[in-house]
Amino acid sequence: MAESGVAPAGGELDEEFAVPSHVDDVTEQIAAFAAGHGAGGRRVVLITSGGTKVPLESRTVRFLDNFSSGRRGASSAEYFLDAGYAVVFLHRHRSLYPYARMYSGINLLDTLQIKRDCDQVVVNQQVLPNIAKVLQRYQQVKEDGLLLSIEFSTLSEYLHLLKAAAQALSKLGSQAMFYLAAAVSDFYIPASEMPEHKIQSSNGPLQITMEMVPKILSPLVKDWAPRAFVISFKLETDASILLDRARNALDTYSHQAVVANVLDTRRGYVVVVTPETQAELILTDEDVRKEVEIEELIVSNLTAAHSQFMNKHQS
Ligand code: 9Z3
Repeated sequence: MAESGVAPAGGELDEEFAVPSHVDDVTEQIAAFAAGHGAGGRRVVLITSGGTKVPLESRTVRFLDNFSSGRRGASSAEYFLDAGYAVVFLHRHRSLYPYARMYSGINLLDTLQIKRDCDQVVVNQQVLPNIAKVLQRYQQVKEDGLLLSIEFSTLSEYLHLLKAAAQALSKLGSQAMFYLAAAVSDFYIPASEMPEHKIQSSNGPLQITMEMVPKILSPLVKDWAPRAFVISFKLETDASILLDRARNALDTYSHQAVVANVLDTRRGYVVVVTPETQAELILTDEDVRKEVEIEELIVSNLTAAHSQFMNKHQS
């Protein structure tokens, strides 16, 4: 994916991308969440997850989307919670969600049974493996107020909500981590060039020109949350260019780490690249048999690096 593009100042973002009406409410929610947990000394991670939707018409019938399921973000959220973090989960509407992800693709009606001779509905635990344990953990996380869920669908919503979140979390200094796993579009059609109504197929084949999406990592690192621990993700389909692209991102944005992955092997192999180090994380056959997930290794690597970072830069 392209690395060039002009980073927007806050104002330019507002001009190019429609501001979601609830952005102030979300900012307040995140600020309150951060203040509550920050005061108790708990670290807070903002996870972005899932793909962005890019409309082709302002009264949108069609849009461009991408492959991301949100599994990386959702499973990572669980491991961060296990590691004692509070999590702001900024995710694509209807992408995978922590804990519930384990049962995605299961038809709810196939999991329930009606008890004979009465109106009671019971869960068939065979269809929902480990449901009692998973439900208990989920309810504990909710009760402790450790997971704040924020949704986006479009690229505009993603950009504005990330900016709002970054500014709200910046008060935590080095106690805040940004884990930017969402697959964000590199291209969009500016509002001024977008047709209002549905594009007519009677006009013949469709040709569109898309602009570069501004690289949000630049203002995030420089202006919005300059003391935070920031991790971006680099996705390629050609493994031979992956590490160069990851190093290039680190050089360009001067953040703390890039998690580099290739589309086809992303569930079993990633490289965590920092300015000084390069750690290959690989699931062995034994790990796969035991259902260990790569996100457990990624989160363990990054939480340790975050501790070192905090020691160095006391917030
Ligand atoms: C990733 O690389 C994530 O690991 C995946 C996870 C999206 C591959 P899934 O959601 O997949 O579990 O199905 N995220 C970042 C992808 C990306 O668009 N990165 C940009 C780039 O590579 C920079 S921020 O240029």
